[in-house]
Amino acid sequence: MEETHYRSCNLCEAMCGLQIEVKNGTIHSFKGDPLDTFSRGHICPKGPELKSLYEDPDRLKFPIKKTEFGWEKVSWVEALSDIATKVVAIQSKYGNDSIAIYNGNPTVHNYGSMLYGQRFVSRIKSKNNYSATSVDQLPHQLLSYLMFGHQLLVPIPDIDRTQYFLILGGNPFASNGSLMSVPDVKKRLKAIQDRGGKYIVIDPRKTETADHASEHIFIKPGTDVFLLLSILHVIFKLKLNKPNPLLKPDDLTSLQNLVMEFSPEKVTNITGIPTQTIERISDEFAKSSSAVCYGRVGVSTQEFGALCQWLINCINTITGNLDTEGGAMFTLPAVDLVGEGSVMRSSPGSFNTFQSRVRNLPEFNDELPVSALAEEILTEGDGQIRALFTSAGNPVLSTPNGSKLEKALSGLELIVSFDFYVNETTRYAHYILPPTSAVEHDHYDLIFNVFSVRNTARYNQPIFSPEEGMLHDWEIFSDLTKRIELVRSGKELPKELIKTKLTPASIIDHALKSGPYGTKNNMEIQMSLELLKNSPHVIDLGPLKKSFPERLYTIDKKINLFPHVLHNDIPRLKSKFEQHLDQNQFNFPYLLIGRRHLRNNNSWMHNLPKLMTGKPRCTMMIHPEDANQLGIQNEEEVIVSSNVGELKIPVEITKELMKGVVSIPHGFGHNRNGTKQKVASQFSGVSINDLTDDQVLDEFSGNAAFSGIQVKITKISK
Ligand SMILES: Nc1nc2c(c(=O)[nH]1)N[C@H]1C(S)=C(S)[C@@H](COP(=O)(O)OP(=O)(O)OC[C@H]3O[C@@H](n4cnc5c(=O)[nH]c(N)nc54)[C@H](O)[C@@H]3O)O[C@H]1N2
Ligand SMILES: Nc1nc2c(c(=O)[nH]1)N[C@H]1C(S)=C(S)[C@@H](COP(=O)(O)OP(=O)(O)OC[C@H]3O[C@@H](n4cnc5c(=O)[nH]c(N)nc54)[C@H](O)[C@@H]3O)O[C@H]1N2
Ligand code: SF4
Ligand SMILES: [Mo]
Repeated sequence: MEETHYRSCNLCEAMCGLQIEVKNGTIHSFKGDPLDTFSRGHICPKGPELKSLYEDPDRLKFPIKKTEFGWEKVSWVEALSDIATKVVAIQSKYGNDSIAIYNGNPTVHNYGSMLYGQRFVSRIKSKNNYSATSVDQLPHQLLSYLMFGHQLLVPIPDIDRTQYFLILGGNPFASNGSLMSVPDVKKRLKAIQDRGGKYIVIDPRKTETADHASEHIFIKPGTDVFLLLSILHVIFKLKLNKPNPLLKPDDLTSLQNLVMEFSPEKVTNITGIPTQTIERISDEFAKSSSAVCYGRVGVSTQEFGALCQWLINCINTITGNLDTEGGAMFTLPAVDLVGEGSVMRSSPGSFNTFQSRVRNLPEFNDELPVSALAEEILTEGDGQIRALFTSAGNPVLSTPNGSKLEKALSGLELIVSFDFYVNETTRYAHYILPPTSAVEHDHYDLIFNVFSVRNTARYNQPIFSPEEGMLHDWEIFSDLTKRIELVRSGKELPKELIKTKLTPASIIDHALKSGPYGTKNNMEIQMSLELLKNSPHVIDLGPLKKSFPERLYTIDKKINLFPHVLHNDIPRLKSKFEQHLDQNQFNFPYLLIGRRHLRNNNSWMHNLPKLMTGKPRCTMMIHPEDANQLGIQNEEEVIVSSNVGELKIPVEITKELMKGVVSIPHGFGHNRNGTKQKVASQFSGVSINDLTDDQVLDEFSGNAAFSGIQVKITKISK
């Protein structure tokens, strides 16, 4: 029997359409869907590996429990009942905050897990709520909340119409775009050049994206904030700023006053970018018929990540490129998470309404920075964490100072992991609760439609039924949440699974029908789940449209160009500036940055053999002159050390890197005992997060600062 299925890939943010041929119950071929008007047939090497993931012999399908004899299979009911009982006992003994939760990145690629995971979090009622947000895009969401009144009003580059695209700290050729869902990004970037525009990359490494750019500019890691301030300085100085009725005059004056002292001459030595270059790109940007500045992981994960995202928004706004075609725009998705009155409206956000217990780090959107997780477990006292839930995450490899977190995990009373692998984090669990894999469950992209370069909608149906007795993430969360409520109210626990009629699909159906393209509108499209089920390819809802002031959710319906709380971070900025001007000498001569590769996906796809072919990827890149000075050869192993740890890694000598900068990819380090990923352990590599420091972060937002970690490199004497 032969069948063709269409759905989108949910591995990264690009949402590429897939055409999947199934013959006699197995996947025969995986191709890009040529009829998908959004991805236009594009896929990357990871997409087809959804098949390997589905067939991976190391993938867990049923719950396991750690016993003195090792891992043992248990029934769902036994596992979930025991966990519910323990949660209630731990919370009664130590208080609600004694249970912590960490949600990893794939949560947002799995709508069932997201919807039911959020309910679980709200019922646990602990302030120890963590996620990968605080090692990633927290500054973007924070600034959207502060400037536009909703954390998900994130400005998206209008890549298909812009004439000038200024990219800082993003490598879409490898990542396929982020906070910019953009399948087929290479062609879309080339199209800017073909229509006479430019795209410019500012990055300490001449990346794959930079290699094809109209211009690449090296920058010293961690100094983007000064570059951005000086771009604004030039724009104001040349009076290239444009009026905007949504701005408040006082804000503009404060911004102008702030940037006054950051002239290109003053920041050139700090950033390593020539004065004339800063002046030229500022001028080109402001004078272009349309332009957009965009900064991603490389600038969010810096000591001034929040200020960087703020200044990027300011550059777009004051040059007349916010909410305009070819600039930074806002989406209007079919399931609207932002609009007032939407049934699925998410919280607009919150900031610093409470702080972490040990270090007083600020909350954002009811979450604490994950850099605080280890110390919240290790530091004794009231409110200490005693138990942890992880869902779709691997914080031992993905958060700063992973080794410290490991020490912390080994002392917990209960760890429960929602995951289908025994990996570097879940090996510490007492229970692993494995969900179905992507091709066995349905999916509607709630999040990446909010960050997409076009408004689109599609519903992804499962390709295979899961094995008898397997559960989806949302079913596990749903049962466990109810079981905890039953224990709390002293009721007996049922001996069978607790089913719910409210499926994620039914929740979405209601949101689609009542949403912006729903049945109440007099539009051609009457959006519903039924419509999407009958549309095998993506439904295009058009390019991004101007949406302010209607979708601006600040109280006064104006843009907060200079949000008041940001003033609190200016003294820290100025003191760093002084430190730089003093030519402060560092003890550690090299600055370490990360990198991504098209065939990796954070820490978790290294067990798929086809993705692991080719040259070894876990190397430390270094410039030839630096290598020469250290007397090291290509592929030679060196010791890299930082404030928190050291590791041994082979060297890759390349002119791609700026001098004084070295780069190690994250997500490796599969050499720890007790994991069960055979392929990954053969390509183990080492973890950069054994060098990154949980104490170094953007103190204002709480986001981790991975870019520009100071390291020492030592040749191993023979
Ligand atoms: N293939 C693949 N795709 C992925 C992922 C993956 O692991 N693999 N991960 C997904 C996830 S979770 C995310 S968040 C996105 C991230 O998407 P991107 O942000 O596009 O990802 P990166 O490739 O990490 O790009 C960050 C860039 O910042 C540069 N950089 C480092 N420090 C600095 C600095 O101080 N200043 C400047 N200007 N640049 C700096 C780095 O050299 C790098 O080129 O990718 C997603 N897509
Ligand atoms: N130094 C440094 N560190 C970084 C970064 C960096 O650039 N540099 N990038 C950071 C970024 S942007 C991110 S997003 C984080 C990612 O950090 P994490 O989210 O903590 O880690 P992942 O490697 O994405 O691990 C995902 C886990 O989810 C499991 N999984 C996959 N799909 C599902 C599913 O559908 N359900 C369930 N229950 N489990 C699933 C996988 O098996 C895997 O164990 O890493 C961060 N860490
Ligand atoms: S680019 Fe992203 S969405 Fe597209 S096939 Fe690759 S992993 Fe999947
Ligand atoms: Mo991420």
